[in-house]
Amino acid sequence: MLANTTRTLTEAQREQWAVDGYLQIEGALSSAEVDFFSRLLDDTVRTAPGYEPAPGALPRGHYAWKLPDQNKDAFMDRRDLLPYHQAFIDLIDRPAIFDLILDLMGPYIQFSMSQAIVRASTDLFPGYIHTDGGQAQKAIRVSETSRPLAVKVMYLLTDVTADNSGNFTVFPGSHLRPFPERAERVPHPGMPGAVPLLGKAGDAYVFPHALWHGPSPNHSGKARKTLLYNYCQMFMRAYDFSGPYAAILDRCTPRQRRLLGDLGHDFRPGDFFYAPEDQEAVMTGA
Ligand SMILES: O=C(O)CCC(=O)C(=O)O
Repeated sequence: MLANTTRTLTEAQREQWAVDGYLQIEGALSSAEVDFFSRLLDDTVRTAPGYEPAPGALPRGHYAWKLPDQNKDAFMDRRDLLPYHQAFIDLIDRPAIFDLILDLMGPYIQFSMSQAIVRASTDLFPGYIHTDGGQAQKAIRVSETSRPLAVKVMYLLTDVTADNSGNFTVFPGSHLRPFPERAERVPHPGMPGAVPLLGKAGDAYVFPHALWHGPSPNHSGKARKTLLYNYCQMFMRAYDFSGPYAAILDRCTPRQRRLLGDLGHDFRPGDFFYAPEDQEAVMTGA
C-alpha cells in the first residue's frame, strides 16, 4: 500500500499506475469523515428514494427511481449523490485526491458520476468483474504513457480485512491488454489473476475505466460500504447528468461548477473539446 501526502504522484505510484493500473491511497478520508459519510448513507440517502438498479425492469447499468430496502445492511446502489448533501459536492475536488486526479488526467476534465454502494453480506452474490463505461469502452484502452480517458475513485467506508468480504478485486495490468470474455469464460473474482485488495475504512482506490475489476462476494457477516466518484476527459459524456448540472451549480465553487459542465457561457459549437482559456487556472486553483 502506498501512502501519499504530496500533491503529485510519487515515482512508485506512477510506476504502479502504469504497470498494475491502480493505486491505493491510505487514509484519504479521516475516521470522522468515514463516520459522517457512513451515517449520511444510512440516515439520509437510504431513507429517500433515488436512482437504484432495477434488475428485470431495466438493463444492467441503467437506474430507476426507487426506495431501497430500509435495512441499513442490505444492498444499496445509489447514483447521483450530489444533491443529497453539500459534503458530497465538496468531495468532488477534495485536495488530497483531486490533486492526484489532476496529475494523472491533466486539467481538461469533468466530473461524471457519483455513487454509493452497500454490499450486503450474502451467499447470493457471486461478485462481478467488468470494465467501466459501458460496452464500447470495454475495447478501448490507452497505453501506459497516455493520460487515462476516465478514472474512478472508490472510498472505503468499512474495513475490508479478509478475502470474500466484498473486496475491490483487480486484475493488475488488464488495462493494457485484451481480456478474455467468452460465454464459457465469464470473468469472475475467483479466476486466475484476480487480486482481492484489503483496505481500511478511509482508504481510496484509484483506477482507470479499462482495468478489469469488481467486487468479490461478501461472506464477512457485515455490509461493505463505499463511495465512488468518477472523472473523465471533457470531450466525453457524464453518466449522471447531460449538459451543465444546473440544479446544483449555485451550491458549487467555480472549480466545482466547471467540473459539472458550467463553461461560463451558453453552449456553442466546439465546447467541451476546446476548453475555456482559464481551464488550467480554474482546475489548479492558480
Ligand atoms: O465494489 C463494488 O461494489 C463495485 C465497484 C465497481 O466495480 C465499480 O464501481 O465499477
